[in-house]
Amino acid sequence: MSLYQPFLDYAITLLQERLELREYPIPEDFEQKKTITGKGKKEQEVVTTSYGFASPKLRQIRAAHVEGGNSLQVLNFVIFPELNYDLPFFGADLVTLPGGHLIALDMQPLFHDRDYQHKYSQPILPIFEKYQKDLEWGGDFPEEAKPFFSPCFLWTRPQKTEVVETIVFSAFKDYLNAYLDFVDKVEEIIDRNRLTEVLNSQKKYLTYRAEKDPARGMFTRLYGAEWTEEYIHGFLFDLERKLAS
Ligand code: DBV
Repeated sequence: MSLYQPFLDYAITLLQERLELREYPIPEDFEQKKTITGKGKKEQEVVTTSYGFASPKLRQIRAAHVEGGNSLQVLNFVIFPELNYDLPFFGADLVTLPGGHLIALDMQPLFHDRDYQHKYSQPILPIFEKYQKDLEWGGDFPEEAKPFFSPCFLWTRPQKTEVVETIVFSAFKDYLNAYLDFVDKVEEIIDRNRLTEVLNSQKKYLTYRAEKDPARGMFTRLYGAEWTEEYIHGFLFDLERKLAS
């Protein structure tokens, strides 16, 4: 059972239809990583598969898909725009652990001023509201993460897998399509100051996500600390390294 495979398949097909997609290089040891956890009857293979694409306006579109049986399924899917566009990040964190499902879906803003919200949050408020009423608020999340969310942050811990397969899947499709509408429309930034602001905001976001990656514990247990740090800084949140090289 791979709960999030349909999400991934849908996303890749849609991206191929709507963008001029090319491959984004994935460092060698990251394309697919396998391990066996547990012993005897509890033995379980855990496979992490990585996907990377880019398009003229999107620097990196990447997914990490963890499949480890019914009680370990994760799809973390993020789109990082090129630095000469003011697009938000598309962020989906779809997590199934022994304790249940945890769903985060958002278009994470670069800025919080009214113009920016008007441009990138207001148009998706109707979509947000449509789903929010059926998805109970997921409860507390780290205070320091708040600056990185938009008013359209869907954050929920569904009790039933069926809710993930239906409502959450539908929300994921709508958010991704709405995001690609923004991509279609967005115009290149020419203004020097604005470019600097975008760069700084992207760096802040990437640094935060790399430092606080909630998957660090899981990946370290599965594949060791060295692999995990490389994976985080060399692939999942690689902007700093790309700028340095
Ligand atoms: N989260 C990532 C990456 C993952 C990943 C790259 C490749 O950023 C998985 C894997 N997220 C992941 C896992 C957990 C969470 C939790 C495995 C469970 C951690 C655990 O319980 O051991 C949203 N994800 C979370 C939490 C939040 C988010 C708020 C709970 C953390 C906590 O309670 O401390 N991640 C966070 C977020 C986005 C995101 C807002 C963007 C939409 O991707």
